[in-house]
Amino acid sequence: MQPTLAAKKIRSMEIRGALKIAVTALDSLAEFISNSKETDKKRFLAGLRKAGKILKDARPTAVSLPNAVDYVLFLAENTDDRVELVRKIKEYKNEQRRAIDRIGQIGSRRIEDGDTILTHCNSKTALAVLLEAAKTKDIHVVCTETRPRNQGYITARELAKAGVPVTLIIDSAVRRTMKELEVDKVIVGADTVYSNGSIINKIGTSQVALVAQESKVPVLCACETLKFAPQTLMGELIEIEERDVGEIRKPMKGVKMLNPAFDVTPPGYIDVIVTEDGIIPPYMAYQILRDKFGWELGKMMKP
Ligand code: RUB
Repeated sequence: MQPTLAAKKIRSMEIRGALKIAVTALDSLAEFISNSKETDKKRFLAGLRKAGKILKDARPTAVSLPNAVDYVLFLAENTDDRVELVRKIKEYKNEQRRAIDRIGQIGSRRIEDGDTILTHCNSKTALAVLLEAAKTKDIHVVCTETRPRNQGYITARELAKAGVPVTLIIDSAVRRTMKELEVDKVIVGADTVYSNGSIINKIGTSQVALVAQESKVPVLCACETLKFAPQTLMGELIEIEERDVGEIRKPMKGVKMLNPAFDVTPPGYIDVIVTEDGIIPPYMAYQILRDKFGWELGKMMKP
C-alpha cells in the first residue's frame, strides 16, 4: 500500500492499534523501496524520508509508528542493497509477530485458572495473553465498550469466537463491575511507554487502573518493546491525539465537546509490563531503552 493511502487508512482508523499501524508502515515502506526507480542514493533516501514522514504524521500518539519508520530509515542509510533492505524490514516485521506470541506465552503464566479479567479497548497484544491463557485455563473476560469508537466490541467478538466466556459492559460500569464480578486482574495494551514507566493507552485506561488499585486488583500491561519511547528520556512529551468530536455525537448548541483518544497511566498504577523479553516492573522502562536500544542518559544525540 502506498504511504499516502496507508496514512489515510491509519488516520481514519480503518487500520488501528499500535502494533498494526507500525506493521502497516513497515509494509508500506518496503513496497515503496521495492517500487523505487531512483538510482541516486541521496534522492532515494530523501523520498523514503518523505514517505516515512507521511506515515508518522498519520497518528501522533503510538510511538510504535515512528519507531518502526525510524528503524527503516536507519537500515536504509546503512546499505546500498535494496533487496537486502526489504528482506531486513520483513524480518523485523516477523520479529514483531514473534514478540506478540512470546508476550502471549509469558503473560498467560500470570493468569490463573478461574480468573475474571477486565480489559479495555482492543489490544492485539493483551488479547494474545488472554487467548493463550484460555487454551489451558477457565477464564472469564470483561470488556469495556470503549466509547466513542467501541473497540471493546472487537475484543468481545474475538474472545467469543474463540469460545472464551465474555461480558461486555459500558465504560462507566467499571467500578461497580470490578466489585460485583470480583475481577481478579486487569490487562491492557499500550501505545507508548515513557522512560519513567508511565503508559499511554486508550482513553479511560487510567480510570480503570485507578479503580483497580482501589480494589487491590493487579494491572498488567502487555506491550512490545517497540512501544518504548526513547525521546521521553530527554523530556519530550508524547502528544495525546484529539480526535474529531463528531465521533462522540452530533453537535449540541452551546455545548463544547472534547475527544482525547488516549491517556497516561502513571507507573504506580501498573503492576507489571509484559514484554517479549520478560515481565518487568514499569520502573524498569529506562533499562529496556538502555540495554536493548542503547539509549543512555547523558549520551543522547539531541538533548
Ligand atoms: C488502540 C489502543 C490499544 C493499543 C495497543 O487505540 O489503545 O490498546 O494501541 O494495541 P486505537 P496493540 O483504537 O485508537 O488505535 O496491542 O494491538 O498494539
